[in-house]
Amino acid sequence: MRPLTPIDWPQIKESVTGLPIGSSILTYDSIESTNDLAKHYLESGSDEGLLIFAEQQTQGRGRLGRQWVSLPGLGMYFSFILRPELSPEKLPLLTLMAGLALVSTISAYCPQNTKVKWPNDVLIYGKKVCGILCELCTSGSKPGIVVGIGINVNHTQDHFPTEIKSLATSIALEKSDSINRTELLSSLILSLNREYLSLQSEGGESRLLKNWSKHTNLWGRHVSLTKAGTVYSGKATRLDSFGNLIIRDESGQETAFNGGEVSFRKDSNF
Ligand code: BT5
Repeated sequence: MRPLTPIDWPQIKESVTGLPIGSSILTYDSIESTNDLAKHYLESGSDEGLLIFAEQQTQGRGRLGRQWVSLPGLGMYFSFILRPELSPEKLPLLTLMAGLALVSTISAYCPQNTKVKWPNDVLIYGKKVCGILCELCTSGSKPGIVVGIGINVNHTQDHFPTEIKSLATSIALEKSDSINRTELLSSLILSLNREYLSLQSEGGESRLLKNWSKHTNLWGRHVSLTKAGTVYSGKATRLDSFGNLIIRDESGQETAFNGGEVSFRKDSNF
């Protein structure tokens, strides 16, 4: 097992001084879910940028109530509050914004085949290294968004439970070296701030869509998208201005999807 090196919080806090995301940081050894705690703070009126980090989550969540395996000391599990000036139908752009920050940061460690997968994953050689869970909170005095990120950092294959062993990887596994989590987290928070400020500046939405699109291997591939039990298939062509995935079916009809599970199809010559 790789040694558990504590994160140097004074160094992280210094590196993000003056930036919105991480303007205040709370750290925990073990909590149920950083998204749940961040939602609680959001509903109590906390400011944009508050970041909650946990060394372990006992009830880490993915989309649709799925589990996020959150082993102590090996990964990074954190959530932060945003209160952006974005119309509600554009909120999926925040998942893409987080994905772009993650893929840029992780690519610096693993330059080969680190890709974003629509809408909320980063994969290395097709295996999941990190997941994003964005949740809109409208209760409480001011609405806002919680962005939650889980990253596998220093895991070996043996750390992953059987059900995700063949699907999951870590940065250390792909780089064949253990990772300094302080450096990783600090560059990730800087990257999140860069992308968030860029999104809110002139031309930010189209810049985000263009840059995100450069980091995926979806375009032109034949995919299946499963949503609410229904499977749609066709070619992934592009994102629309809301961050929806556009799929073109065999008849040439294009449909925009705002969520779902995408997988590549091998059984078609379409
Ligand atoms: C996600 O959901 O990928 C979003 C995960 C977000 C987790 C963060 S951690 C901090 C914050 N607090 C929380 O409670 N959550 C957020 P989804 O696309 O639904 O993927 C979930 C699926 O990923 C599971 O059903 C497993 O198949 C797989 N999985 C679970 N844990 C994994 C892990 N550690 N590494 C790779 N894959 C995993």
